[in-house]
Amino acid sequence: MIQTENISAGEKTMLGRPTWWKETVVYQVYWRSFFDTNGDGIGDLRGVIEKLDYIRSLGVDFIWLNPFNESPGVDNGYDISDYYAVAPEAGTMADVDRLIEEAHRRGLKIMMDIVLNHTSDRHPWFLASRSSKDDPKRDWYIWRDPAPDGGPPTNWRSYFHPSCWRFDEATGQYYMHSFAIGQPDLNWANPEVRQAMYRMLRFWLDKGVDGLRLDALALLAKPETFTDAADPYDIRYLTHNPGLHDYLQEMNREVFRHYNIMTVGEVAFATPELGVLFVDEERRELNSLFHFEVADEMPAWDMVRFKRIQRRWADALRGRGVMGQFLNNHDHTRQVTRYGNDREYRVQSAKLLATMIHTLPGIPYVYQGEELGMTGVRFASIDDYRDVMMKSRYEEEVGRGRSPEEVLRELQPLSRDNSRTPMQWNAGRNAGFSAGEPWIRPNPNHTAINVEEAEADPDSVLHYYRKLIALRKEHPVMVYGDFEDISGDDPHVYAYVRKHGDTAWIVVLNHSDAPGAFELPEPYAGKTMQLVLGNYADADKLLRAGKLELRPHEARILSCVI
Ligand code: TEU
Ligand code: CA
Repeated sequence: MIQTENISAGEKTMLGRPTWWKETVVYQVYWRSFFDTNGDGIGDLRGVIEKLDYIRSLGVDFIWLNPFNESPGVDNGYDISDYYAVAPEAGTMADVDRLIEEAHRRGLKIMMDIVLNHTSDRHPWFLASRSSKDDPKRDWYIWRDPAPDGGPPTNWRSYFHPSCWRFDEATGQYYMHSFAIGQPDLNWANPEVRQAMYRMLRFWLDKGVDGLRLDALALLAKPETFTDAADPYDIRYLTHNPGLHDYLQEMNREVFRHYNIMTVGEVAFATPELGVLFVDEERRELNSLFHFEVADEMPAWDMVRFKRIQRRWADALRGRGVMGQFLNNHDHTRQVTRYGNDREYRVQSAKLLATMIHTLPGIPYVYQGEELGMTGVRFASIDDYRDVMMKSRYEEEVGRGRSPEEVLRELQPLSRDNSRTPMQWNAGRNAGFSAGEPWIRPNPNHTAINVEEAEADPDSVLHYYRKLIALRKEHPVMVYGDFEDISGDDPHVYAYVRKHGDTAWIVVLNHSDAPGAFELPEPYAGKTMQLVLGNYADADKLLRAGKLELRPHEARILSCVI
């Protein structure tokens, strides 16, 4: 862990008081696409165990595993039918226990992905709830009468479908599903539901799980009144409703504070003003959050907008709370394809984006394969896609009479399957992911982009990630340093300072296919600079005081004493 000798006890830093979980780097394992050990074409927990040494070699501290509970798999495991059972395709409870043990033996921690907002429609709770209006579990979900015309109670959309309401013949009412039809929303206003969830959380934490990633958290509390939205497409009405923070404070009292864990909330539509309510240490709700001002709201790279987002969040959270830093995950297209250059500058671009995410204030997340510079994918046919969100949007649009080819082309760039193709281990069959028929096709570029190649190439993206992650263990400035943007609204060059004690790190990034330049402002211009890390081999030769010439997608971390 970090050398904290020059951080005095109780000192407030950019990230508040120094604590172990603020110093971690998280590696996300979408186990279904990671490594298949039994040839059924689906990655599994034993596959994660087999690759623990690889994960450890990256220098990360935490493994976030996407949900592995029993599930019919409508939404790749986010539709859970038994919170206490392990999905057979993932493995067994014994595999989970061994994974936790083997991870701990290597100094790695395990973060579970917890789905609190909804269950599967096959969960026994929902089967009971839908069985009759008088069932004791009726009120565990959100049921409403049809509108006077027999249609859905409101015009609200779901994330995946044109309506969040599904009519249920048996009792003549509609149930609410914010996501797929097979994912009915729980009624968090019911204290029995909340207690059932707290029990489930304790069960997993008592097993030795070290962290929780809390899914779709902003949706737990439902709107106060069930009336039509002015614009049903603007689904913010599903989120941040009254009562949400009461639930989170109760959850903290009942569960979180009794364990030495790290929590991170997936908080859709969080602005800095809303976000601080979740993570302000004094409020005792969550340790940290993901906001989606980038991933959900910035379809293509926009440097000026990105800088503004980072400044606003840094100002809102300074000394009060912590956020996760990421540009991609299992729901969002791979960063080098979506936000960088995945062609002639793929390697430099992947390294630049990594440099940025690991030096901005917050906890960096690495999504499996990102450390290779893995790219997005374009399958020729809708039949090659697996994602429920993409498929239902495709049906909706084609159902409107639009051309299937056009709809496919429109949905491809942001399809969630871009990031769900198998991890690329080698150039061989199925990228070395599986000896069987993979559940989703591998990206054809695995012949060039894969772990084996990257291990052999000293300039690979992989080796760069190792250096970057190792830096965090030695330099408190990288974690706790204050943050100041010194590049204004330059549309290509991003430059900022992290400052801690008498150390200043200056990060300069030229996010562009063209060369660029950056002039260091006072008081840095005249200082002697050391190169901490750069993504071009001879960056130190170009280290002139005052002005930095930058090559396409060049990233440099400089250090000086102030
Ligand atoms: O995602 C929530 C979600 O709404 C995302 O689709 C959205 O793009 C964003 O990242 C948050 O605003 C979570 C899971 O990550 C996703 O895989 C599930 O499908 C979904 O919840 C339902 O459980
Ligand atoms: Ca398998």
